Amino acid sequence: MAERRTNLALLGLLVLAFVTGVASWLVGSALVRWIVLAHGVVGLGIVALAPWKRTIARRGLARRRPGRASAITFAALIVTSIVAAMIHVTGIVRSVGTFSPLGIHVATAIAAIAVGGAHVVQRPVRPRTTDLSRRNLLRSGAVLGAGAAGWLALAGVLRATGAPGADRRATGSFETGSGDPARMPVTQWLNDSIQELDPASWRLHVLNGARSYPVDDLVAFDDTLRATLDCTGGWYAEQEWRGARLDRLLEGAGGESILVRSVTGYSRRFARSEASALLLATHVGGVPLSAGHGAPARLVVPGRRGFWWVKWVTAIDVNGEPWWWQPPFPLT
Ligand code: HEM
Ligand code: HEM
Ligand SMILES: Nc1nc2c(c(=O)[nH]1)N[C@H]1C(S)=C(S)[C@@H](COP(=O)(O)O)O[C@H]1N2
Ligand SMILES: [Mo]
Repeated sequence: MAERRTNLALLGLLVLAFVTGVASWLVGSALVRWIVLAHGVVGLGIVALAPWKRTIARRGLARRRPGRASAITFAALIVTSIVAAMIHVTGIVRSVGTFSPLGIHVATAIAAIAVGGAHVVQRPVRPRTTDLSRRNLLRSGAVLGAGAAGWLALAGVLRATGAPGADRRATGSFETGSGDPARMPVTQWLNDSIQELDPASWRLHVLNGARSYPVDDLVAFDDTLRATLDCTGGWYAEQEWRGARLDRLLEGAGGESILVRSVTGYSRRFARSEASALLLATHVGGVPLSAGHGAPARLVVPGRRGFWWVKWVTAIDVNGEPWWWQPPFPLT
């Protein structure tokens, strides 16, 4: 029955959308372009099924059964999420109050997946072995094909109209303040607040305090690096960063991983072998960091999303844990 197939297809697409969305934040390499593309195709595949789902929802709503409220909440969240994603993609509106359309997209998508779990339990659909028939495989291909056609059409319209969205980076982010740190947004991951640290009394503690550096000592290393800070909130900026490379700060210290900690308790772990690619910056664009951007010192992590770039660093240690021994995303 067609209803069953539509609901199962939506289930598969929702899972894929969620997985590719989260993966687009975790993958730093050139692969991210394909993950973001897959995410768009899958997301627009959901849009393509909307006319069919509308018929199902109408009939379901007329029955007035328990589970109605979660179905309606789910629908509201998914529609909001997809509309916000489309607004982000066009680039015409960059903020709604303090939120970005992309922030709204992700927040409502995460809420939708939670409520959607209830919907799928309350309106169960049992898969059958015949769902794997050749015919249904072709149908699945047609849904993804519709998603891909939608993606191409959208990209074409953005280009033809010269919409700001045509200039998105591979991650989907918009350029904001490259080469001009004063124009670069100040962003927190979750609940950290801007720290006003006194550079005169501040010290960087390395290897459990075995080494301790005042700001001037870090400045003296004079290592420079061009790197792009790409926030998951949907903006990026390329800057010239200056400070001390971690392989120099950690010279002679062996171990599996490097733990970089902020005064706020925010921390991220890296492989010991990555040290030469990481910079503890005191300066950006030739001037000392502002408090908002992490003064006196913040981490620069080329090729990785903003949440790795720890601000207000207080300690750098090396130990035996593997680098992946941490939550995939910071919890504070
Ligand atoms: C885009 C995602 C989805 C949205 C927005 C959505 C929304 C809705 C709404 C508003 C209804 C009518 C409310 C009611 O029955 O009380 C409904 C019914 C239903 N949904 Fe969904 N749903 C989605 C995905 C799914 C998925 C993934 C499944 C299962 C795998 C599913 C299974 C059902 C079933 C079985 C019904 C009842 C249909 C009937 O009684 O005729 N839905 N859905
Ligand atoms: C229920 C799950 C989700 C659905 C249905 C969904 C759907 C969509 C859609 C339709 C777009 C527009 C794509 C385009 O036109 O190119 C989009 C964009 C985007 N989504 Fe999602 N999404 C979901 C979850 C997530 C999650 C969990 C994340 C991140 C953690 C995420 C991150 C993004 C990003 C970064 C973009 C912008 C891509 C770009 O600018 O090309 N999404 N999403
Ligand atoms: N201590 C700390 N460092 C942090 C964060 C935070 O919340 N706390 N946010 C991260 C995120 S999500 C991003 S995008 C960048 C933003 O850097 P900026 O404010 O200098 O633009 O800092 C990262 N470093
Ligand atoms: Mo961020």
